[in-house]
Amino acid sequence: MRIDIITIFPEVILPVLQAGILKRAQARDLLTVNVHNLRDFTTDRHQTVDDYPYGGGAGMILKPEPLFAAIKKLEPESTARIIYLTPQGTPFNQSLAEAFSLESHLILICGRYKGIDERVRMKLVTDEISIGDYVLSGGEIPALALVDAIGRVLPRALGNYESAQEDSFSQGLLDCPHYTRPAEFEGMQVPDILLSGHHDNITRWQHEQSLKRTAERRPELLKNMELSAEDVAYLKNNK
Ligand code: 9D3
Repeated sequence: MRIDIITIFPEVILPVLQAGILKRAQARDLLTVNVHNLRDFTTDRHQTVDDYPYGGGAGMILKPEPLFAAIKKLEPESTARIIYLTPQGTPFNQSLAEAFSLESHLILICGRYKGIDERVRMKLVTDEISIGDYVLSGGEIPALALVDAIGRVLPRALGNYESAQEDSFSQGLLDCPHYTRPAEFEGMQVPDILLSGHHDNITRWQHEQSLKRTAERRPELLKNMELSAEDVAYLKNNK
């Protein structure tokens, strides 16, 4: 997969690509990420990327010409997804990460100021994505959130097949509590079942803990899930 990121702050993006799973996915050629400075696509002496909004008001708008020039230079095929990160976009989630991970070319446009000229959106943008209902100062951190979430679900990116298996097993549920040594700390014991060595019982306990936590903290997640008869019975008995 190829991902091109268009931004006026490449220095915010670059270090994040050079660590962890993203570094490894790139080293193994599962992923190529290119970061493009929007200012490199300006033609005036001051490398102007923004201008005042027609109609007035506070804040600046990213001009259409540099964005059109940048995207043209990337020569996207008709199948490329051109994703604009914006607070007005579709809320990002794991399903979208998985769907995007099947694409061959993504172009991410990071907004700043008050946004981008509407004509870029009309002519070029195929998808608009938000990462949640809070105000950030630009699309750079959202773009990195997408690259990270997409990068780790690329086939073979985890390296650890079991992690992917576990993720898919508990798909849509919150994680269960985890413990490591020592078995007693500040008077708090690790649950006996985790020390029991009965792997089937441990797996069931972990799954029930996930169900319980999800019901308590994110009940709306359970509504859209297909639960087994055992899961439904457990939830009914542990209300
Ligand atoms: C005046 C209305 N504001 C929208 C709530 C303007 C505005 C605020 C912040 C326009 C852009 C931004 C910068 N944020 C993003 O570019 C952004 C973002 C976000 O702030 N939260 C969650 N997801 C995203 S994706 C891009």
